Amino acid sequence: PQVIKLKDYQQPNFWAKKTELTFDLNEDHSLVTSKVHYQHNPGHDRTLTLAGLSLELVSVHLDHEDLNLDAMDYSPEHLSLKDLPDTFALTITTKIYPQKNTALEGLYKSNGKFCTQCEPEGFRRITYFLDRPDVMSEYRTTIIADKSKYPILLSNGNPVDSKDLPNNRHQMVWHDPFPKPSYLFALVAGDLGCVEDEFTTKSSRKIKLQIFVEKENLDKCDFAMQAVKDSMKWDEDTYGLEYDLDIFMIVAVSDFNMGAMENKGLNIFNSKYILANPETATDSDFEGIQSVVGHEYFHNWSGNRVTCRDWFQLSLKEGLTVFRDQEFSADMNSRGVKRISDVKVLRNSQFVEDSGPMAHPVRPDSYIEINNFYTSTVYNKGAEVIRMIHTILGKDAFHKGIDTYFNRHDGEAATIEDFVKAMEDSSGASLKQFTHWYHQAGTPRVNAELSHQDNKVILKLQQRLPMTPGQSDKHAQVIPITTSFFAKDGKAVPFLYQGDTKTEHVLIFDQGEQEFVFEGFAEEPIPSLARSFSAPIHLDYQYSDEQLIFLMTWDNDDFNRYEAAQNLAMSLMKKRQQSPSYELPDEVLTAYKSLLASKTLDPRIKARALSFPSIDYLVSLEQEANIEAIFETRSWLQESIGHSCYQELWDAYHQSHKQDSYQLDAEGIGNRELKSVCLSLLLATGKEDSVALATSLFAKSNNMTDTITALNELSHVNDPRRQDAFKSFYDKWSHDQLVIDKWFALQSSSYHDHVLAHVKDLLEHKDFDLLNPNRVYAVLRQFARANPKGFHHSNGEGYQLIADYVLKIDKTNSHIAAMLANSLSQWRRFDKGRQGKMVAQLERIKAAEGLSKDVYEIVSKSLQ
Ligand code: HT7
Ligand code: ZN
Repeated sequence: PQVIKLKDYQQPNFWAKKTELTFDLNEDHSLVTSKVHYQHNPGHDRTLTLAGLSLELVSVHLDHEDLNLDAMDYSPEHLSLKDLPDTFALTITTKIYPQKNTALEGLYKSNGKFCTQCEPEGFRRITYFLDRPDVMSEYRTTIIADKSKYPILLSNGNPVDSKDLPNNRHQMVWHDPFPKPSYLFALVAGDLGCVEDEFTTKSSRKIKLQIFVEKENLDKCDFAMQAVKDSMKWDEDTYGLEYDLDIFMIVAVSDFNMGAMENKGLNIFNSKYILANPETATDSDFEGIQSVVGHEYFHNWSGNRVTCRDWFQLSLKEGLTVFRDQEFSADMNSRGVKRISDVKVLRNSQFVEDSGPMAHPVRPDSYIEINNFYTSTVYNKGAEVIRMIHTILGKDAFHKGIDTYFNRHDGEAATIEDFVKAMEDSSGASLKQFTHWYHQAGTPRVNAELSHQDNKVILKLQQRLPMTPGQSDKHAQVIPITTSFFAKDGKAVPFLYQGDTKTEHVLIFDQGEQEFVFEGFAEEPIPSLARSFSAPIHLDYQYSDEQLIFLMTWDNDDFNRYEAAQNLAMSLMKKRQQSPSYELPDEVLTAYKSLLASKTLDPRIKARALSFPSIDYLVSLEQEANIEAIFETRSWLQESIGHSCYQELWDAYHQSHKQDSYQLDAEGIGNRELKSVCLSLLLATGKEDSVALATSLFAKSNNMTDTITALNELSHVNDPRRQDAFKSFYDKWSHDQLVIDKWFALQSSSYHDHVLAHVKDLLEHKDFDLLNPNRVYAVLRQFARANPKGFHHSNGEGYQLIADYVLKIDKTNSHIAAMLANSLSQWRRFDKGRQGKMVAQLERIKAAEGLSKDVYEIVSKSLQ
């Protein structure tokens, strides 16, 4: 397959100024007529080559001339015309088959509704087009369909006309005044219910808000609607950015490859990120809804008003928008908890990706299939890069830079350089060296050492960026290290640095090795480094367990308090691995007990401090991980804390358990999370009364969060209570697809002994649907990512199962197949036996006939 390279970027030969689309939607096929007004790009060739995918060409008109198809250069994948004039209108009719479209890109049907997904290159499955983000056009869209089956016809922009047609058909016309690339085009046609609300902007414009869902779900939209209004208000208050059209619409569909899509004025969502009430959704589902609704809404500026010049710039919109949605959630809820969650995601997926064969820079240089680059590196590391600019420049300069960026590039397709330049011009700072963060892959390792003499503290830092595929020669990066020091009394020490006295300072660490000197220390303090996770790095500082307990107790940065707990857990596990008779010392147990007993600490911070690093993250830190040993020591730690703090955990559980009341607020959510962590540690002991406690929580729960907490614990229990609980859950919820996804997912991640056979049964279950991404994620991705015990079983059958399904799914949805194939890419991290078994499956996939380029790219890079 062809490799697309950033260095080959060229402007198109023509611009598409106006696009008029007519969709004639039918039950067997649909006809799409596009009339596009093109304008020659001076200095470029006069050949126009349009992209297509699986298209049937019906007719082509150049202005008024009906072109003879037999004499034309076209295929299902392209259409090319030569010697064209300066301006002309090209009218093309294509025939497409949305009902047969299982890739869920372009126009397809989900549960009886027509809907679209055009990012990144789905529009070419609708009509021949300059399907690239730098071609921005004004769209006018006419939709014609049966009036009874499809009473609702939606597209981007504002509705401008509607009328009835013969044969019970009707049509609706939409006009979007904002020029946009084809990837932001959307269409929906179906019989949908609608929840309506209104938002008044800061300039007093009234915006109509509409959420369209299947009628039986109308009672599950309130939370999402509130999130829309909160997002609109937040973007006005934080960045002065106002919504621009008169209507903002969201449609929820059940077959969707990712979370949601920011189409101009018509966001389309995976129903998982819209539908919720306390009976059906967990606290983490609610959090997900708020952040995804925010994310898509914020794209209206960061992505839509200013878009990307080419797909190598993807992080320009995605990194910035993730940063914006993270800040929105932090402002709406607890900032500390949000930061802990975001870093956990980063470590569990981006750090893992960055240390494997798919490692790539935030701005990649090449790709085979762009769908494979909607990665955690582009999204989450991209957001961390924006966050570091914010930390280095400070809030005011950063906001000025954002103003400059949007003012300068409104209506344009921009690059990452444009963004950095706007930040530099507004702050007066140079970000030249900083831009290495965009171009170099890999997670920097920072080693820190501290010495104390004569009232002074010297902090010596060294950075090293590991080699990654295709990049061996690395430059030192600019790393902001937010630093404080604590005295034995638990207080932050005021120190003198560069003429100022303060208790916290952002060090700019931009050389391979550097020393920082601080004054004002009568005694050697304990450093608190990279506070709030000020940079996406691995930080190595040799803390003693005693110092970690101190920071876990006293640090006033929520993240670093959690971090101390994580480091303590890793240090304890390491000691146990080195000496199998090692047991937890009293100081450690006392620290955990006092953490649980604290009257002032946020229950969610307590809960996070008592949850330990994931197996995947622990594996990613090793050269050749012994997964059994990791699994065993992690279980030992949970079990030891469970046994030694049994009473304290039991008490904390009961104090958090407000049986009769349910509140979806900070207190309620905090209590439920702490309760869940306590229950998990209690069950780690295997004691009968802890199993009885989970069984009782399951039986009496009045909300989905508690139900899932209990069912998750019972899922690992090797006795009939597991089966009973799953049966009663299924009987109660079999009508609700999203809830049944949870039922599948919990069984796939169960640690019981026969899980592989069980997963195979789930794949044969009447409710399993290979064409529905949520279901595939619930069973197969969950097994591969959240069940290291089952997936990495030494017999290799877990790998074989995933490979079987990669090959099966690749025939219908290559995007989902590639995502699944990626679970095998980390093979180098494991022992020789597992390596061989994973490689054998990767090779089997690679050798298969008719492999998509999506899967080919993942497996061939994994094997390199
Ligand atoms: N910008 C969107 C990215 C996307 C996508 C969404 C749904 C289905 C397929 C997709 N391919 C790419 C989502 C976002 O980041 O907001
Ligand atoms: Zn996005």
